[in-house]
Amino acid sequence: MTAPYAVPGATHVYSGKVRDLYELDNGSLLMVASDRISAYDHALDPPIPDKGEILTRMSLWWFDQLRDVAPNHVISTDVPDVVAGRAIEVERLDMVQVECIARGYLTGSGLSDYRATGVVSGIVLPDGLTDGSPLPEPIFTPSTKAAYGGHDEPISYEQVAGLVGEDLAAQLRDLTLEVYRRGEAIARERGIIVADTKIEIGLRSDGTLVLADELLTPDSSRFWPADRWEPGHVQPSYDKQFVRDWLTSSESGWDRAGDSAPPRLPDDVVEKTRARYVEAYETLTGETF
Ligand code: Q0Q
Repeated sequence: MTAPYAVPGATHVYSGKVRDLYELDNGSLLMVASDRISAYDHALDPPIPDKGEILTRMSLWWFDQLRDVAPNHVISTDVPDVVAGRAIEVERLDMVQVECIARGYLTGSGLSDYRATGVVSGIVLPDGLTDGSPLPEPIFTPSTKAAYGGHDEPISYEQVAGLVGEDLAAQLRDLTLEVYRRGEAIARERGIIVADTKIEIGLRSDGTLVLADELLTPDSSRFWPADRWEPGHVQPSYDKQFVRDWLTSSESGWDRAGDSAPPRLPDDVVEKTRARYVEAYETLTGETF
């Protein structure tokens, strides 16, 4: 994949829909958050101004909030000017090849699996749950790491143990659930429901588990405004609702079920979406962006 842009002293390694990874000359990595936004599995245009910086600051805040739970991969925020504010120099880790997901609420693919079988990632759930229902307790619902553009596939805890061994599987589960519990509680106090989250865990050579990637952002988690939470239908997204509403409106002319790329977002949708990222950051951290 071609580099989105050159970064002095860094070699492009990987690009996802909204983030890019570079290797620095000193051997560590540079994790860069772009302003790109994705919805319905499409990277959209135009970028949302400051989104990369806002979510980078949010990850840094969460790494600090959860520093007693586990170490993290942050080395420095002293990064090249071209990515100032939206990149972090990070420790190179041996990344666990499992998407570590915790859910406190039932929605999305978990709801689909529940409706089909009553089971999510091998865990039997009680009857009578609906879209947005809180779960009796948070559950670990790991998935495989899909290739770029593919979809992660849910796997059971037993399958994770088969992949990485029982001891590491138990550590991954326990760490993922603890990060989720702590993050959900902190966010809920501030009026934001974190319905679920995906964390990336890496290993140091001594076997230490380290929190990597981004942490508890609206890109790695479902953020719902707590004051609009109402089980029984799709919950409004804290950050992406303006985008979703416009894309699925007659005004956009886009057919979500078709093959065409989504149209360019109008300026007012971009501005309102930026404001939601700023609001999420300021509400969580108490800091002014
Ligand atoms: C690593 N990624 C994800 C990614 C593009 C993140 C490899 N500390 C690390 C990290 C991290 N974070 C990774 N590898 C070794 N050590 C993370 C997919 C891709 C931007 C950010 N891939």
